Amino acid sequence: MPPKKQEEPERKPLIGRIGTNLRIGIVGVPNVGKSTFFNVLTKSAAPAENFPFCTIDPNENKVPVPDERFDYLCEYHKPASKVPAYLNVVDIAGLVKGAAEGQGLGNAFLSHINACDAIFHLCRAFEDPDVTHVEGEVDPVRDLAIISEELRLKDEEKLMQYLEKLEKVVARGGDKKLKPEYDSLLKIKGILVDEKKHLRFSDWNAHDIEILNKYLFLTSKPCIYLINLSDKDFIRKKNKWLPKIKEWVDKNDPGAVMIPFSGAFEQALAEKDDLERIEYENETKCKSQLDKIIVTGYKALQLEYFFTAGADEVKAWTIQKGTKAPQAAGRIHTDFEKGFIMAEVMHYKDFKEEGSEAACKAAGKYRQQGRNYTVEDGDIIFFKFNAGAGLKDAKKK
Ligand SMILES: Nc1nc2c(ncn2[C@@H]2O[C@H](COP(=O)(O)OP(=O)(O)OP(=O)(O)O)[C@@H](O)[C@H]2O)c(=O)[nH]1
Ligand SMILES: [Mg+2]
Repeated sequence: MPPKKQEEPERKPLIGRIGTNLRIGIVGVPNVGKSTFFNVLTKSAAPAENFPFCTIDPNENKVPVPDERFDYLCEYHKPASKVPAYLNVVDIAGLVKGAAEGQGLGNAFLSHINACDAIFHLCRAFEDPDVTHVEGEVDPVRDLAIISEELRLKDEEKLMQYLEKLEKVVARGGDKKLKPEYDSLLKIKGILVDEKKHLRFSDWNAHDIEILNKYLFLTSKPCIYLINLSDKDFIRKKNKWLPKIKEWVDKNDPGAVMIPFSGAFEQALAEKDDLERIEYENETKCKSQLDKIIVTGYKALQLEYFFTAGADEVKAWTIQKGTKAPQAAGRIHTDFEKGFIMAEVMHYKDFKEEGSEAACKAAGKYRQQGRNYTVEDGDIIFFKFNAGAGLKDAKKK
């Protein structure tokens, strides 16, 4: 049976770098628990001490993306090798007011953010007289505003440099091809400079997105707000700053996700064994927020994955949203893309419901898809490709 042709809905291009090896950076003012959070999230041992600018060079590590579908496939196949998807996380130095003008090694630190594709904006809402705060009092709303403004200012500086150069060319009636780019940059200026807003949420058309992706502004990167509470406040689900932070996010970054958590609580959990952990979670009626943070971070990078699953390996293959079947095959091997014939696809949900590949086939839920098929998150795929000599199976047995 030849692969079926499918009508594809038009997709808006994504804002951000193209690639599957994307990174999310932890950003915030100094000494608010970024490295502590990084360590507990990625099981690392980066220095996290009670003084500002403890972190200078970025620390990077990866953390498996928790997924019950992956766990189910592993349970089902009992494979020799299990490879989940990973989120790459970077712990960045603290930013201070004036960073955009070079304060506190600001420019170097901002360039570390530039190398990331999304941001965990971590702010401190825990009181602890022993932990110094660079601004004196604990005030997460002030801190959010400081970081947010530094990022915006850095973008403004970059944008104005480009605009100035382009302006001269366009004014001279120079290269006509540059006019649409100039117009998009003016639109970007309207949001960034006139409205003083970040660029991530706005009514961009496909061409604007092309330009945003050419310049990769800091404030067009997806941002997730992580609010670091004391363990006491996290457990009682109350903190005086939360309503004010929510109000700030809704006003300044409407649409952004905000996740309250507690570095201290997570650290306490991490030091327990499995049984103690469950006991502690039951006793406090609170769960670790790390899984939620990882999954939200991964999604913010606009990444997803398909599975290959068999007796020797269950593996999650990271792709960008909207990837077509041949390019998805190319993640496994370039030959798979070059000689792509078809993708045999089961949706995870169907596989689980039917209980086996054979049952999926019998129910007509094992589908042969062609080059135009857009891979869906969680698809279980078996690629067929032509490696010159003939039909070869790409499935790992
Ligand atoms: N009470 C409390 N203290 C914390 C928490 N997280 C971190 N700390 C303490 O705060 C201090 C700074 O922690 P770091 O994780 O190094 O902070 P940072 O944001 O990485 O700091 P810089 O790299 O200097 O910007 C350390 O003494 C930590 O033990 C927390 O959730 N609760
Ligand atoms: Mg640090």
